Amino acid sequence: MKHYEANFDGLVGPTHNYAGLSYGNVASLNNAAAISSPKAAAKQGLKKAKALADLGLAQGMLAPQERPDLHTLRRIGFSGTDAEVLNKAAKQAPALLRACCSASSMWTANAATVSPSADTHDGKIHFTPANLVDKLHRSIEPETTGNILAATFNNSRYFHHHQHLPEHVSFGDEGAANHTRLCNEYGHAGIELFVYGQEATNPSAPKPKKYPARQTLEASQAIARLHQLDDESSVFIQQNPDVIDQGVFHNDVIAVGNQNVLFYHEQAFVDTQKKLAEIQDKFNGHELHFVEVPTAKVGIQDAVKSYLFNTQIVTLPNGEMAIIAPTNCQENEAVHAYLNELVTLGTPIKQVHYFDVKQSMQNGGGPACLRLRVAMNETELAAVNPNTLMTDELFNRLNLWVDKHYRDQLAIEDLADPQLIVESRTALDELTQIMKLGSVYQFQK
Ligand code: SUG
Repeated sequence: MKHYEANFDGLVGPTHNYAGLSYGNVASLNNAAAISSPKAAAKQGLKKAKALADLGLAQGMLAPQERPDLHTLRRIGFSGTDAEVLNKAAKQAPALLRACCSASSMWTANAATVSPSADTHDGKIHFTPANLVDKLHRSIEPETTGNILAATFNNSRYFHHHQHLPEHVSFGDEGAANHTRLCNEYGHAGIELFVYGQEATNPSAPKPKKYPARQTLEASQAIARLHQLDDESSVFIQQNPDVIDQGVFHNDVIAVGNQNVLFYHEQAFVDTQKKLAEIQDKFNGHELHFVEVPTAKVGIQDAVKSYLFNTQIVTLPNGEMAIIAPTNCQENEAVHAYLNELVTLGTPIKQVHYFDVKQSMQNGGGPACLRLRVAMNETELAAVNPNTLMTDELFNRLNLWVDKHYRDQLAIEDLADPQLIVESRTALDELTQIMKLGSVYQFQK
């Protein structure tokens, strides 16, 4: 039986904009009120996804969310026709309107946590949408995320979908961005690493002083229980609170793993040596590569600016590993020099491929934020909704769809334009037909 690790990339939605909504995410704050290009953003994402499919990797797409989110605006008391709701929100509560217009579901590393069947007791792939409670604009994603995941992985024989965790800061959950799986082969049982920012129920435990810790230990433990993981194959690691205060708002901004490689910054974790020993111990004697990047070579600021760790490490069909990096890594002298050196160090990582995903990067989302990993065997892959899998045909179809429906430019003031509701709904309605998703959006119910 063949095994794959498929990447499901988030299709950028028609309202992609820079609203400065994510306190603690330096790029989001720095680019607040800049003019975005939804069309260019969607095309950059599609190009990256298609290139990975062309490298021989299993690649799918996840549909975006319905924005502006009229349902939430009505829930908080704005009434009347759709245009009236938008108009009143724009006048009375512009910050709330901005939160209801974000295309943030494109960062599917935050869509859910996924545990492959090789790790779970019932032998199914488990999905739990992230509740994303730390940020208002993201906290309105999980229900529709659950619908989209269920329409994509639409076979209960192989896929087990859970509800998102309770919507309280004690269970702050940001999904796969704080979850890494190490394994020998994708189809073999692996070690699931859960990296959390704080302990909600232990006030004396360390936590960041300035920026929020978006993931709690309690949430990570709940996911491990729901996904029926063994204690012997789960490791809980605290993220270094000092780096959260320097803009590392998710673990995937400071560490990334693939198969038997863990690539991380020297300052990423608390109790690093003890935790690495626990991982090694639980890895049952198989070979592991801990690739630690020292501060002397790449400082935290360079890591945050370039997104060196928000890269995807993928295993190519010939068995070599490649890093999928944003072009921002090429533009940063220290990081570029490090990556040039890395491929000569004798680790499994032998190649680096650079992609321009600047529209997403300006909101703090690199190549790894844009994808949700799902390790699957060939039977499970065959059970996925085939219309979501990347092919030449889907690529061409989605590019034409973007050309037809997306704006070249979007300014923050444009979010109050009622025509944007019509454009977005028309586009998404057509998309659900292209991807054969059924009715996943509120406006379709
Ligand atoms: O949640 N940015 C996202 C970026 C998510 C990146 N994901 C991972 N690291 N996995 C966030 O902070 C910015 C939206 C704005 O400001 O308009 C935003 O939501």
